[in-house]
Amino acid sequence: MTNAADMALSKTVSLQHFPSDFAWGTSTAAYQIEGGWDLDGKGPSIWDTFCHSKGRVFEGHTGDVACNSYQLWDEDLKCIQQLGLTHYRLSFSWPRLLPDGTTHFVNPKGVEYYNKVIDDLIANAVVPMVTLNHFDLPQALQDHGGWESPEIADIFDSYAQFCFKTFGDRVKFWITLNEPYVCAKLGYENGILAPGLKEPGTLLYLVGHNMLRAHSRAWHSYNAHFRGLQGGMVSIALNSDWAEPLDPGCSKDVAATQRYMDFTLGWFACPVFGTGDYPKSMRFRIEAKNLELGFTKGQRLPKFSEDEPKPLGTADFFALNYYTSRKVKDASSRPSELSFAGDQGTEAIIDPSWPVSGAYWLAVVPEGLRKLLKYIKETCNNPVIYITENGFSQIGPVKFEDIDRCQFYQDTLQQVSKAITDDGVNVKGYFAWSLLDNLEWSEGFSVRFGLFHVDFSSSELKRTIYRSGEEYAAVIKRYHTYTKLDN
Ligand code: GBH
Repeated sequence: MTNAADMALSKTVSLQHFPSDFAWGTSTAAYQIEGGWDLDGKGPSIWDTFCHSKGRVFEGHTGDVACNSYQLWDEDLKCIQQLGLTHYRLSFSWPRLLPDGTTHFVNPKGVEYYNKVIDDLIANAVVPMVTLNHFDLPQALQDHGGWESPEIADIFDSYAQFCFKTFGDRVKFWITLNEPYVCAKLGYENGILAPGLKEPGTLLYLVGHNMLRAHSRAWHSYNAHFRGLQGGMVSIALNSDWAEPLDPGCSKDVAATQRYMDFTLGWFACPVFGTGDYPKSMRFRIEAKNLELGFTKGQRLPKFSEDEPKPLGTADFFALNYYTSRKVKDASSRPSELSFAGDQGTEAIIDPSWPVSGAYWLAVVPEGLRKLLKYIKETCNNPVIYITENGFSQIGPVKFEDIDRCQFYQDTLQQVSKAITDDGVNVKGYFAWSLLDNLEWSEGFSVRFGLFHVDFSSSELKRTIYRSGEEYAAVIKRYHTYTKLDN
């Protein structure tokens, strides 16, 4: 530890306000860090396909090598040790374990890799949290319709059960899917992410629905067949912005803001934590748009069938990914083509007073996190919440003295602490995105979110801690000191 006493972050954050069993983690995702895209029997994922097609990703970057965590896991482990993490969230590459996505063939090398990762974490007293699928669907499944196909729910369930069986003796925190909102909207509405389809106003609802069905199946399987023996928890990671009306005195903006929250968080949170169905405003607006546009080709927003496991109650905790906030303006009377934005009837704006980090969409609004946490407490039945992602990006020349990112973490942790102590929100953990600089999806390696810098220009892919990493380590260390004294 470099001179912990001098670290501003560790001094400023009121650490006694974090519960003594608070989880301090970082998050990563397989495709963004692993590389080894075709090594040792791994099958391709839709992200391999996407990056290998021209013009999809910034300057043709791919995850073929990325941080090479597949071969450099020992280096990642050193980073984890250096931060003193209590928890580490990683994702499994589904096609590394099951090359064609199904359990007909298991890749033993993939099992061996994740066994080593999990065993090393546990040997170092780091609790693993595993996401079963973070965007990288096996290409073989995509070839059969992927998330558009109703069969995907059963196939995902088999994959999940395989993972529970193989790793569940040691893994007690499971996330089925990462950000169904992002996967559906960016993958099928505007095509920025794999599989890169642009079918506005239609496919995203179908895909989101099948993701919820898949998640529900897996949770019910865990509940029925594994929970008794393994005693773990299963959830789904939901991303959401926090939204406020552009003009708080304008009732149309206020209503539009509620719609924004409904179409972002509520789309997935309502079925799982709320009413068991999509938000009323979604049903209402989509129905009204169908009439207005004369859309008659069936349901755009599907119904949950009576004949299969229900989504309601299928999360043992709330896994929240929060990055940013928006001001919202009513746009409900604007004529529109069939689209998600048209259905929503909102316009989302970045307040000019908010600093923007090195990603065009990421306005820095730490107090939005506190408000969102309170909103989740109030609308989702006061769940246990783990903040499974939150972070700050750099672009351009690398700054190792990343003071702005230090400030960001300081302000954010202050807000989390207030949410716990002043608002009584049951936050049990915080996972910084990300352990390492990595492949930021369609932005390639140009956007850096790591607490460790990765030198992508050299084949060693050397990891070097940023100032923000040192400060995060100091926070964790100080926290542990307190618990030791408390005991
Ligand atoms: C997370 O998604 C991902 O889980 C993680 O893999 C990723 O690296 C991390 O964030 C950082 O981006 O183009 O205006 O539609 C974050 C949520 C929401 C961020 C959509 C990008 C694009 C906004 N994402 N957003 S827009």
